[in-house]
Amino acid sequence: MSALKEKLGKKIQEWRPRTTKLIKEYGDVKVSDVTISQVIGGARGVKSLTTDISYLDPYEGIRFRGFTIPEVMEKLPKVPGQEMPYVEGFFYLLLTGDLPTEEDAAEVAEEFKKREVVPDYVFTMLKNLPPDSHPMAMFSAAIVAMQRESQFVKEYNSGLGKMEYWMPTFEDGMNLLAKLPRIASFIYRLKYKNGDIIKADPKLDMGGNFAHMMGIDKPYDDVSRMYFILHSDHESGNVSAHTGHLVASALSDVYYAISGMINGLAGPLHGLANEQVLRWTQGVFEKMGGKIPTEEEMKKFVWDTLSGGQVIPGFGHAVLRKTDPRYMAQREFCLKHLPDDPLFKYVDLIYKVTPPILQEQGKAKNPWPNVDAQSGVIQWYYGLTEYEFYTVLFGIGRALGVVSNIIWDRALGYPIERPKSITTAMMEEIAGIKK
Ligand code: CMX
Repeated sequence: MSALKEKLGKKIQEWRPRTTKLIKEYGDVKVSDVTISQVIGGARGVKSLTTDISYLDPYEGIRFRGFTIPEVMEKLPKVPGQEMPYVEGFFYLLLTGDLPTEEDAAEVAEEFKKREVVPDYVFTMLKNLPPDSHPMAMFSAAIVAMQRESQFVKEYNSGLGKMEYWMPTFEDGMNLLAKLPRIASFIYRLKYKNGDIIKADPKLDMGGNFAHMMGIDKPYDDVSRMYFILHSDHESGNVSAHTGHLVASALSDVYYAISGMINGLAGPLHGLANEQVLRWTQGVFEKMGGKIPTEEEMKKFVWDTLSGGQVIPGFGHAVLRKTDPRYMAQREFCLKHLPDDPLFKYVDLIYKVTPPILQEQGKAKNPWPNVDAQSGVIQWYYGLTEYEFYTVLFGIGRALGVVSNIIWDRALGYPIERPKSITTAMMEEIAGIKK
């Protein structure tokens, strides 16, 4: 058994009595009331999910296992000679709640390496998809195609006890996470680089190997590490995390759940916003004949988009009520590595003009930028200009958090998810509307 699995097993044993006690002794204690606008409005703000992997405060932003983004970047062991931490060490933190040592991170990296070979039939299937398939559809299809590999399904079918569900789920999660960089870079090279595939380098960590297989030079390895970490988790109510949890709650295996997660992430109101930001900014760029707009011109573009009934991609959030710290982390990276890049200056101009306009318009509850407003700029700068691919990068990162959640869901025996629906007529009656 790997050291990580052994450690996780101990953590799970220690944790289980806390959940049992809450259900048995305090199960009737009220957590939240629900209003009609919340029932119609996508359950916004209803406290009806639980996760210990991360917590999102509306004003502070995300904490992963209690650590802010700057703390994570500072405290996690770094890849030797690099600015950014091991993604593998970060996964150790998400899963166990403890900061890894350098050896712990290296051990997880070794575990991933043992599992990174992707079955050939996945590549054959990807090659046979229509060439104009969206990379997110290709990514999702590749993941669900591997469902036949599930260890959980095999053990479940041979009568595995409920307390042990987490163990083959852990194996499936590790097997899948190890393969995602390989699959994603294959899709990229197949679609945009004439199928000129670059083989994995067994010496490299996850971020380093991904940059290598994408065919992009340093410091893209650090960019990848930063991306995967920043996009990993945002508590469990967002569409991708919630979809992953929901699908897995039916005891569907990790392959089904993560493919579902990717499908939710592919919506323009969620992960696809990073593609939309670039599409939108490039559109403005073209209209300006390649010149950076003045503040006044930029304001007009923002108003025109709003008047056309569209949202400003990369702005607003269902929970956050301030600038997303994931946006700030990427902005700091830009200020350090690409301060004079025209696209960065341009995105900075959008950052300056958009919040007051959204405030003036008075609809969006949060006028500030989210993670997606800044992420495409960095990719573009390092040569990844095919913005259709950006959400795949988000997907690799998000899988780290969702897999961690699913393993713990199984460990703590969370049941199948099944909220109750009511009809419009019932709500009218509750509201006292006379017919
Ligand atoms: N531009 C224009 N209008 C916006 C807006 C934006 N960026 N953000 C919110 N609004 C509008 C909503 O469309 C809604 O309008 P209607 O009342 O006409 O339906 C109104 O303001 C109230 O919405 P809200 O309560 O502030 O926001 P929601 O919780 O409903 O939605 C989100 C949150 C992120 C979907 C929304 O802010 C949005 O569409 N943003 C742009 C897309 C985006 O950047 N998504 C990525 C989010 C991060 C991620 O998941 O990756």
